Amino acid sequence: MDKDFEIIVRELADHFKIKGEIVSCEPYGNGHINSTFVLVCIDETGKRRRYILQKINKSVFKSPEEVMENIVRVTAFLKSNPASLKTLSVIFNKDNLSYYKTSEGDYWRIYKFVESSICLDLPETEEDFYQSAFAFGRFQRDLNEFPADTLHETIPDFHNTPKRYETFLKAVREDRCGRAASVADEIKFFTDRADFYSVLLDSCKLGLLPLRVSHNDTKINNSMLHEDTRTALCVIDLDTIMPGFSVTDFGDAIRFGASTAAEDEKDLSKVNLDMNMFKIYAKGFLDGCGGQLLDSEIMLLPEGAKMMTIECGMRFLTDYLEGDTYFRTHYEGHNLDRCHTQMKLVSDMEANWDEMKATVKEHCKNK
Ligand code: ADP
Ligand code: GN1
Ligand code: MG
Repeated sequence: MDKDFEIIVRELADHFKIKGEIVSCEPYGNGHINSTFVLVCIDETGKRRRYILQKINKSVFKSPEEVMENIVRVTAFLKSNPASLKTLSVIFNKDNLSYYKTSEGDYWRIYKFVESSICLDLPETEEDFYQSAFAFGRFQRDLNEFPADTLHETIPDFHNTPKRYETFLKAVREDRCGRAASVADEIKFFTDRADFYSVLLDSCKLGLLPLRVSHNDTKINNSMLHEDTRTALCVIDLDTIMPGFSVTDFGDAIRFGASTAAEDEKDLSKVNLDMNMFKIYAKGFLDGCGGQLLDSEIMLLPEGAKMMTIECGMRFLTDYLEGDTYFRTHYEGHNLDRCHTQMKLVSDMEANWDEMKATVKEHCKNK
């Protein structure tokens, strides 16, 4: 550990009720938003205890207190029902708060490390993808009785695609970095599809899509599988739990995991929607939901997939136009590469639309 960082870590550890002597603290995982570290301690019996130490990204989450309040309430609810899937364990600090605010105004939190687990950035097998789908479906089901409207909206209008589109158009107009002219084709791709963006909100108004507790960030690396059995173990990254739609939880996972390549693959010939994976995820998610979704919701799963993919592509392009200030990037043009993969996937979804719709229709029939 670097000396300055070690001082910070020791100070933080001192504020929380964690057991043992600190052995190490290293950056961990591949998240785009928070700063995540694995903190390893040895307790008085010689047992190794691991924790996840995270600095909450406060430019993304304007009210970290509200983020933590949601997480504490939802995890307590899940823990109160032994039938629920395992959930995160928040470690409280010595003042019984779920976070510690430093004198610089940074918010840190600690979770117990979910042991005996694997966390995949891409599914290695079809079964991995099924199990991640099952975990997120179960999460929906386990939270069915939780009053969604009592949760804080930790990022207002997070999956409000028409609002995201307005923000995108504003970034194009302002063109702060002088990049708009070089991405005219990409901009056209998103303006051409403007009629689609209100489909989910309109369906909600019509009563076809109920507001539920949703996770809102269902990439496979936000779920954990058992190390040995590789079955669904736990859903993590609970920062964006808010009132939302089941179909966007489904959709975000499809855009990420049913792609044949990484989110930032440069060679677009490698990026395709894998229809087999789409079908597997639909089965896993609906099995996890345990018959709780309405037929009208199931029928909108393809719209959820296309919406999340377009929205994410638009967000990457917006960030590129605004100078890469939101998503963590590793090189110039990283957000643009990410935008291209999302565009390719949207085109593939459009080409496979009838098959996507037929797949979910079968699930309605077989309920
Ligand atoms: P971000 O919002 O930046 O994606 P996450 O909360 O998803 O942050 O954490 C980043 C990564 O850290 C996860 O993808 C996972 O690999 C790992 N991780 C997070 N929480 C835990 C935990 N409690 N136990 C083990 N690994 C974890
Ligand atoms: C971010 O935090 P992480 O890396 O799991 C983002 C998601 C995007 C995703 C794209 C809070 O997810 O909305 O879909 O990157 N999370 C937030 O990879 O904006
Ligand atoms: Mg994450």
